Amino acid sequence: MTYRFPDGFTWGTATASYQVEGAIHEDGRTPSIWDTFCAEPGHVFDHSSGEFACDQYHRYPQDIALMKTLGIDAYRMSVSWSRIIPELGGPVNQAGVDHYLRVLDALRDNGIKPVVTLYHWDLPQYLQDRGGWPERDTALRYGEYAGVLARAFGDRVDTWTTLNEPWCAAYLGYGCGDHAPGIKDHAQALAAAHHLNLAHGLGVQAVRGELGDAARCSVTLNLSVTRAASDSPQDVAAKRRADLLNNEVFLGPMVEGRYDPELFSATEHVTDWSFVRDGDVETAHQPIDVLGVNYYSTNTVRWRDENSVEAVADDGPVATSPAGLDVHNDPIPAQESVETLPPTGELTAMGWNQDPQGLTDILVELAQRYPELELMVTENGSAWEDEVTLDPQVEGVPAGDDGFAVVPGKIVHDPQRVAYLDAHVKALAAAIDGGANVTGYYAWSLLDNFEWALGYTKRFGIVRVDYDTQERIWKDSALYYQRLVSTNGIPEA
Ligand code: GCO
Repeated sequence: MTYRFPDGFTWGTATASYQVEGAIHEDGRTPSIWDTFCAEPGHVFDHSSGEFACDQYHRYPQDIALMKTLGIDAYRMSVSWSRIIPELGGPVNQAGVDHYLRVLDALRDNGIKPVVTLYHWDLPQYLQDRGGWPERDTALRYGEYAGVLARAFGDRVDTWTTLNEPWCAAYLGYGCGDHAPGIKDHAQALAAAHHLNLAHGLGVQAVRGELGDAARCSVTLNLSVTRAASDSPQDVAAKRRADLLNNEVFLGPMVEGRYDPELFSATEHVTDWSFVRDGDVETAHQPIDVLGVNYYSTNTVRWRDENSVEAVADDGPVATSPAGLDVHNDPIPAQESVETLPPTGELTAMGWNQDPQGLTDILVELAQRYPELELMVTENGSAWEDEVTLDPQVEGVPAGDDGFAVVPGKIVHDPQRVAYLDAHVKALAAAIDGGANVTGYYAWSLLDNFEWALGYTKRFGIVRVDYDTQERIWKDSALYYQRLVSTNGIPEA
């Protein structure tokens, strides 16, 4: 044993509704922007959708049996808004509520804490039909939805997470159009970012309004770790510009109750920010109990000569864009002078670099900026090309009359995912030693699942999903994680 985590440290796994549930037509659910986006040609690499995904809508009892075998303390999941409120202004859909009540109760019965994300990108299509996140009304509707969930779920939820990665919802959804609803308009992207900030505040207010101040509230951000290519003033300025648009745009209102004035000046050619109304920033700035950080990789930037600005248009797909699709504009506004260097070292199947030090750095930096704030790593993981090996020695996880939660006789040997996980768990330990109050870690993901614009072509699971049979198959990384969780310490390699 090389390291023990603090007593009571929470080990979990994470998923999101549209990525795992399937059952998109069931129990009164209406389409989300992802159903619409997937149905339009050219958006999703393998032309797939979340129609079936991992079928967790039906298989949650088996998946919870799997989680119990893994020994995890918590499951981070999200709720599909259009299952709960299928029509604009419409009544609450009790069948949708009942589904999640069954899931939450099953988790509790198995001693697994539910960490519930209210919004993980699957906006009801009826709200996009009225303009989506660039419209203020969407934030107001989100507040109502949050209140509905708080009333319905009550104390079954351990931690309420208002939003997952508003960066992606705003910039990939409205900036470069890589994600639903596929809009390419930087002014809309910034309006969306603001209304997501507002929605976060309204969501916390709604949850606490229903459940009292003791309700544990959070938000999950994918804070970018951007390094300057050199310490020249230009390259440092490029990093500053990236940080403003990636991180400060969300941390400022949500955690500090302000927008940095430099954000407005840097983006004045994009928008006048007139969508920010008096009191919005105060609303966004609700006390939170814990900040969720999603971490995968880092970026290095340098200042781009203004004369070569046209190069932006031909810069190739951003990291999350499927190669070969027609997506070439920068998702993030006001990056004309910021050039991201190609990643180096052994890249994951996403083309992302591996930089565990970045996880330590961001957690320690947050702890220094916000000493009072509790932190949790709400996602961390990696995609690789996995292969199944037949091995009669491998034991499955029986699930009573329902067959197997994990099938016997098959396994994926995924040394690269194990190494990534091990290196990042060590980086997490270093952050805790460096003074960061991190209380939990959630591996992305429990299962291989629908990886957005990349469809089913990228596998992030610590457990494999055979999409033809819906079998769950062990990977070595799951067995590594099981040992980590059971000892609350880093297993010997
Ligand atoms: C994310 C998402 C996940 C992705 C994962 C891998 O928050 O970006 O929460 O849905 O699948 O990050 O790209």
